[in-house]
Amino acid sequence: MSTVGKTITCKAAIAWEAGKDLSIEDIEVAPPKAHEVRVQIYYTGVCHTDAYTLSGKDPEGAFPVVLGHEGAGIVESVGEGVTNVKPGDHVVALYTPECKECKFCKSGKTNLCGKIRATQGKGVMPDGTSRFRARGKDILHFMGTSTFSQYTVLADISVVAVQPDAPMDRTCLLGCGITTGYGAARITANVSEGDSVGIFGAGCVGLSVILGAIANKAGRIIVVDVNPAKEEWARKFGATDFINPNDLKGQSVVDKLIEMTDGGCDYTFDCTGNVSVMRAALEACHKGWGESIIIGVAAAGQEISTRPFQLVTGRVWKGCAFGGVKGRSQLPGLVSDYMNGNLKVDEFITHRKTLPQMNAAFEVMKSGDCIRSVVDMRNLDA
Ligand code: NAD
Ligand code: AHE
Ligand code: ZN
Repeated sequence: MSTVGKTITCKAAIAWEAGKDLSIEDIEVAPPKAHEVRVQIYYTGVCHTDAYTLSGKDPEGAFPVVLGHEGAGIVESVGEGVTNVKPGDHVVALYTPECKECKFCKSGKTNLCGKIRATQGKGVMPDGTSRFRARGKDILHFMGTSTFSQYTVLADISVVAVQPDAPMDRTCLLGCGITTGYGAARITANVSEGDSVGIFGAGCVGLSVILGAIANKAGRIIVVDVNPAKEEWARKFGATDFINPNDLKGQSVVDKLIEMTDGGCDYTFDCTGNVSVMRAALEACHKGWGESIIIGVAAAGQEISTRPFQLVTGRVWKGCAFGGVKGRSQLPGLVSDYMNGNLKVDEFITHRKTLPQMNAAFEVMKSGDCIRSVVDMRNLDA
């Protein structure tokens, strides 16, 4: 029986309150309105930003909400006026949409799209309402994606169709972590051949910065992590050097990097979210031209600081969301790169979970041995 135009009742992991476990329960998902798309989510990754929002520390976080922003699935139905995807298309959810019409999209200078950012930040669809209801209450959307529900509704500009033969348990990870690091190296920094690169933090994001740096033919790729187990990960992904700041016997990590690179790195990346690390990453850049890219999401209320002299003497501090990647224009290319064997994805998956095991996926993220969990949203085994 067709579900088109009808409310679908399915399972979702709902965050009712900050700091509490998600609750796996029934949710009603209304049909898509004009310029909206309803997607059956097959697989979702779990990102630290989901955990950050669940902790209640995100200034934009509001509850009750369906979290999740690293999802892949199949279009179930589309609202009036949708032309970019159709039922049956295999898609990846885009928390950074691309309308191709707004000042941001037309600037050619950024991947940030302004069209629906205000409503997305408030947890509602562009018309100001929610498509989710549970226990008789409206439930908020998250990052325009809400991939922790078996069905979700997104703005059409927040969805991109990808080749149908690409496995969705892998393409979901291109919805955030891998694309973010890879794009940060290739697009935001635009690392050049032979450049020295310092990467702080070897999680999913830092490891994908390594891949982007290699694709752009970087020279030395130095990874810094306080977890000694990350040395093996970093080297497996192609890092040339690894530093554990705790092994430096009094020397600062900044001085170590400056010593190793004859004056400092051409590019550094913060992939930790720690503001002290962000400062070290900037100060480990080469005088005159070194650029440091902030990717990590810092805890609420945290601020970055450095001596202005660091910038006066030519270092550049910048940052990016989703690696500077324009989702609708560029994500299908990354999927092809993966399918052609030119971009690692499988290697990031350390854990697999079912929807009822969603809280366990959050738990394992706290351990040092999780790079990414992929949650099978159709599997209801506890
Ligand atoms: P992760 O926790 O898996 O990896 C972080 C790594 O940093 C870990 O290996 C940890 O050991 C290391 N680390 C922690 N403190 C350190 C220190 N003082 N010095 C050196 N290393 C240290 O996280 P992830 O999934 O790779 O994400 C990294 C950050 O990026 C998070 O803050 C996440 O929220 C953020 N993020 C941002 C975007 C974006 O678009 N800007 C997208 C995805 C994730
Ligand atoms: N809402 C938070 C900031 C969280 C944040 O920085 N989100 C990143 C994506 S992290 C993905 O894992 C992002 O896209 N930022 C750009 C944007 O427009 O949200 C806050 O501090 O208010
Ligand atoms: Zn994320």
